Amino acid sequence: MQQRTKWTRRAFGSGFLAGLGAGILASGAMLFLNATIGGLSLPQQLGSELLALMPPPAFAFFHTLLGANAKYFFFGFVLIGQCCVFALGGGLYNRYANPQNSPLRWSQGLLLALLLWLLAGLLLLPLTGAGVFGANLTAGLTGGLFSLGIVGLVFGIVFAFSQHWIIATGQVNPDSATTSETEIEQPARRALLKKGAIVVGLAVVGIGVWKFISQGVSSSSVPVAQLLQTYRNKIVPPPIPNYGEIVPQPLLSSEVTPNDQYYIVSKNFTDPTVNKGEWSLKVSGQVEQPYTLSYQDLLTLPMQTQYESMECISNDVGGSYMSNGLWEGVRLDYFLQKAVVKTGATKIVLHAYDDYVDSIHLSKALEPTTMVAVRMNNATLPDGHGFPARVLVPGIYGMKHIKWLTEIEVVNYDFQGYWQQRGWSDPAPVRLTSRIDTPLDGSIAHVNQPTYIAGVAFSGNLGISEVNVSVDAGKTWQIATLKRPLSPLTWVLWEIPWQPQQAGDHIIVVRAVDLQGNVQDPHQASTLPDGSSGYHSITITVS
Ligand SMILES: Nc1nc2c(c(=O)[nH]1)N[C@H]1C(S)=C(S)[C@@H](COP(=O)(O)O)O[C@H]1N2
Ligand SMILES: [Mo]
Repeated sequence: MQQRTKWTRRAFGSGFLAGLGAGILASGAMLFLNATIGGLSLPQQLGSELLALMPPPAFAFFHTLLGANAKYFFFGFVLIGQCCVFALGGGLYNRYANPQNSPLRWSQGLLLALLLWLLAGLLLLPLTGAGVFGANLTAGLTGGLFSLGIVGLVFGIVFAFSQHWIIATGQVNPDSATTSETEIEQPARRALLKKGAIVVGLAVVGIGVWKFISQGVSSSSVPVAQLLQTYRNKIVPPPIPNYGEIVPQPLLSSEVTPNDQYYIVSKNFTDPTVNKGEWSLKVSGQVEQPYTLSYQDLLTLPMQTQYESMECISNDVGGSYMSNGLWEGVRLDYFLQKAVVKTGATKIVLHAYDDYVDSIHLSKALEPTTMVAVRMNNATLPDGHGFPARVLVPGIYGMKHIKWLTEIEVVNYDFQGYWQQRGWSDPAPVRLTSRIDTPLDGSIAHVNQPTYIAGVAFSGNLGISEVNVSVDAGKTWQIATLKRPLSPLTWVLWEIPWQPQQAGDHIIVVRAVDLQGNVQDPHQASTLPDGSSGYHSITITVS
């Protein structure tokens, strides 16, 4: 009896180890297929589903802790989970199908792979709403069957091979009668668990400390009470913009962001590369004449160009997820007119190649500046920014600027998109914001030496009428010079000369006013659910 439990434990152990090794390789194969041929990636699919199920307070906690990196941590976490499932599958299989822990036949490895393949395709994927073998995803049913099939083959073969190898090296061999093995095994496993827990704990603490330090340095925030003393929420009539020359500063954002410096945000771990020959754009839903266009068709349509800045809704005050570009594309209204929208339609749902989805109101879709862009800064839209086509919706956050667009669907109900299902704002108007680019927070200036304070201000599509800068933590304010913007939809570069008179620490604060006279809100809000608010401030040591 004693001998039997020992064997089965060994059978579980060697199966678990073999499953773990094979699982890591198979997961690698999965990621490789996903990156190269758009194969199905379970961690991404399950990860986004788990994120959706996560209660909003938990989501908000991870989002504040990890910021925009949250998706990578979460993805890594699910990936490790997947390897554990492979390992557990291996352990249980060996424990019950091969309790004597003899070398497995190849067919047995493949049988286990088949079981896991069916589990993923018929149970896990349908549960996430992706359909049988991910039939509802962009990869489609054949894509899902095929890519998971290859992953299964890799797993099955490596699993059988590793199990042989583990037995051959005698580590968990029933014949190597090291008497105290059972006694050793338990504490060893416990020690392993303990080490694992320590690693995870350290990682969490490390991230927390790093977050604390980086925020401690970058946000020397001024108490709101102090800011409110000089605050009116609306200026009537709105100020007349103080346009003028801006003296170039090395650290000031370039007015148009070059494509290779334009911020990139997506939900994906690996972004798609779309083949323009296979791509098509569908116009569907509540329309009289649904139709489909090829990339070639799209390029022949009437184009317009416009400068527009974009900002991510997860951009912190003073953050870098904000850029400006020159876009060329077709009015969204053009597609809707051609398809003839039925009466009763209220929203446009925008579908993407990476299974991202969001919606905008019909009235927003009909605005003359809402468009489907194919070019960015005089170049073909780069892959990372949504090649072959992306949506631009001035006035609302980047979230609604759908990249890798595949379908424009007209609906007559209140659709909620990918991020809205996770608690983010649906109308998502850009909140008035301003940022100090130069000098850098924590840098040093010198008494009586002239320098410049400069940065950007952005309101979405409401323009900027005034930027105020304070060098005394919000007690007194000066009016900055504005560079006349390239369009009503872009950020505005601002600048002010500064010649510090006194040594010591100086807190510099900035705030903006839009063309309607609305003043930037000094109350601090974090990004979830409506985008951040508050004033950007930095500390400069004058010596
Ligand atoms: N298909 C797709 N479109 C998307 C996203 C995405 O994950 N998938 N992310 C959105 C978000 S949150 C932002 S802020 C912008 C960023 O666009 P950019 O990377 O071109 O700056 O794309 C939006 N469009
Ligand atoms: Mo975003």
